[in-house]
Amino acid sequence: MTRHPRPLRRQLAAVGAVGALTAATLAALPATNAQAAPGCRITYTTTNWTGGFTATVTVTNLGDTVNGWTLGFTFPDTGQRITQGWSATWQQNGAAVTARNENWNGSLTTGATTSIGFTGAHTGSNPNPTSFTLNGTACAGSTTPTPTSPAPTTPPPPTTPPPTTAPPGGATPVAVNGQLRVCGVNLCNQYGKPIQLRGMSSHGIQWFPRCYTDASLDALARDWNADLFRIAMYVQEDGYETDPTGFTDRVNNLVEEATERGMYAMIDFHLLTPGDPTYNLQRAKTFFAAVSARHANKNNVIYEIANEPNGVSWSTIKNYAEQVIPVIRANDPDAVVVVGTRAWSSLGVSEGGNSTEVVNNPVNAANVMYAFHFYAASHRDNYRAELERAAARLPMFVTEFGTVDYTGDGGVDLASSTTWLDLLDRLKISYANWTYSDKAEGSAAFRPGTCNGNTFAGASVLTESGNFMRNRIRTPDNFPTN
Ligand code: IDC
Repeated sequence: MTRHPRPLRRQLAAVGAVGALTAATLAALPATNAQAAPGCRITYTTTNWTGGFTATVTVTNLGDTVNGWTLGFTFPDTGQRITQGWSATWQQNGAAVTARNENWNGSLTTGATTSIGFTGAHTGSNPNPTSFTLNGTACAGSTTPTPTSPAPTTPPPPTTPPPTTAPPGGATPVAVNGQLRVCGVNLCNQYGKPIQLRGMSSHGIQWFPRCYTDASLDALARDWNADLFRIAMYVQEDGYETDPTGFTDRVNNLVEEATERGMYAMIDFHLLTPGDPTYNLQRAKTFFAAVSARHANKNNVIYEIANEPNGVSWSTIKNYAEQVIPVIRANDPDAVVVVGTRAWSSLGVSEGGNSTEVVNNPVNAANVMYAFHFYAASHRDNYRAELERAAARLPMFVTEFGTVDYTGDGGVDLASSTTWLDLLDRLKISYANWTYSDKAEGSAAFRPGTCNGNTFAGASVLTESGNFMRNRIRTPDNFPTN
């Protein structure tokens, strides 16, 4: 997969946004040898919560071009510990920390900047480290990017935004709609107009990595004309809990891939069994701190914090949401967050409840939507009626549905699926279909074996469900712009 360093403009904006909330910018110590050329300038900002924090470290190379670098620093407190890092390979030995570049940010010309970070734990007051080295040279540059900072010897090179491949005949969904927000019961674009996003959900990324390649995502963006790619990161079932750093990296990379193609990326924390989200609360906080820090300055990321709570009360789900949402907001204050609902995101219906419990006791946060899931061959009129009733009062997002039965398998129910999608279109409810994968089950869009090859576009690789969904999704969006 190709990856691209984030443009400088966005990194500075990121520091500004976080700094405004946390004010933890610090000055690196001057080099002891006054004659030494300044090697680097560091800005270190943190977002703290009880016992934990995320740190963003912005490194500016003030020396000659480096091809490959290692950043070093020492934590002042013994209780400070890196739990997971990104955009570099992080190592900690006692209090000493090193971060080695990734391939995509290894080359830093004079004046170039890269932003890396980590999630950490602490027992004390979490003081900031005060001296840094880059390839062994002390970072002597002053820190904050203010007008009084010593100018780099060469001005930073101009930066370019990540390449976005426009589909034939127009701008991408993200280029048109920009940052989304909840307005009333709708999802609105940058012009304040209600829109509907239509797209696909991945299968579990732990099982089908070969289905999410440059070629398959090109097909999703340009052949399906999808607006949305949902990244289903299971927490259990060999998912996140087995390798938090690895899965965080995989999700981050897939967000970058969606971004390059102008699609909205939905980060799905795919909890399912156990159904009590509290079981995964700590993991959710750690994960969402990391991904929201990494993507804070993108305008196309939607956070889905609990796929399908089940066997728990709405108040338990609400309590979980009110602990996870602030972690996201600390980094990314304006992103839309979707909260799962009771009984496998059925608004409670599958456990004998209904949406009144949510209407009467909504999540105490702004810019929030509620998830509704259905499987067309299992869930019909009473589920449709409840969704329509709820959608008059709550912002709803169908973050997952199948054309088949609730097992994800069996035959496609074309009649029920069509009735469902006509309803979602009429109510402008956004959706993601389960799944953009080649698993041998009725809900998969691709025929088994497709992901072993390199052809994803066109109808010949599709199952009945895939063909039906591609025909529904690829019609023009006609997003309103005024
Ligand atoms: C199913 C997959 C299936 C996999 C199973 C594992 O289709 O291949 O073996 O998960 O847990 C959901 C869940 C979603 C389910 C899907 C179909 O969000 O994970 O996927 N489903 O059962 N809720 C209702 C249905």
